[in-house]
Amino acid sequence: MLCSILRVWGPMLAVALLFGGPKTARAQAPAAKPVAGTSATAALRLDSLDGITRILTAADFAALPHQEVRATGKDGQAHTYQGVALADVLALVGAPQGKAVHGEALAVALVAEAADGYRVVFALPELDAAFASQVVLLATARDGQPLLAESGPYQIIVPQEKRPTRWVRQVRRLRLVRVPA
Ligand SMILES: Nc1nc2c(c(=O)[nH]1)N[C@H]1C(S)=C(S)[C@@H](COP(=O)(O)O)O[C@H]1N2
Ligand SMILES: [Mo]
Repeated sequence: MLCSILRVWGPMLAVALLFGGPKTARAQAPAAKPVAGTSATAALRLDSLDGITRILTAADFAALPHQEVRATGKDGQAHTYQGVALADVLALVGAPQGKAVHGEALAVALVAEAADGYRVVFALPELDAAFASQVVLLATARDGQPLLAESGPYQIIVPQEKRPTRWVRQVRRLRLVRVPA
């Protein structure tokens, strides 16, 4: 029954799709946007100082100590953000920590890059618990809800900073680099 319907209408459907195709795709583009952050392209890439690249897996993330911070962003409202310390993520690719943050490590930068090409830099002491009194978070949730696709799946939260400029949304890559002399 179904087969015979498809045999008769199938070619017409194909023709309709062929001619209606581009228009349909354009019309659907905005609806596809909210799921972009949860697609496979939302992987977080970590680049170590010695050029080793690692993709942060869900298991890697789950194994890190989870924390939350309270912070006020662009909307002027205080929210609680859940995630892991950015420093703990960097430790997975051997970033200097604590007492090792001295000498040449002080000229190491973290470049955080987003899906839209937005990039910001942090110096290691800004992220290290031995130096900084705030926890810079790699957040995946806000007030207990997963981040919206426009911000997530990963967003950097810098709780004490007076402007939310380094609250990078849709972080895709965390790259450690030595600042050239
Ligand atoms: N990926 C990405 N993150 C970003 C930006 C951006 O352009 N791209 N702008 C930053 C700036 S300048 C500000 S003020 C805040 C804006 O916060 P909002 O996303 O809540 O509007 O996001 C920050 N994070
Ligand atoms: Mo901004």
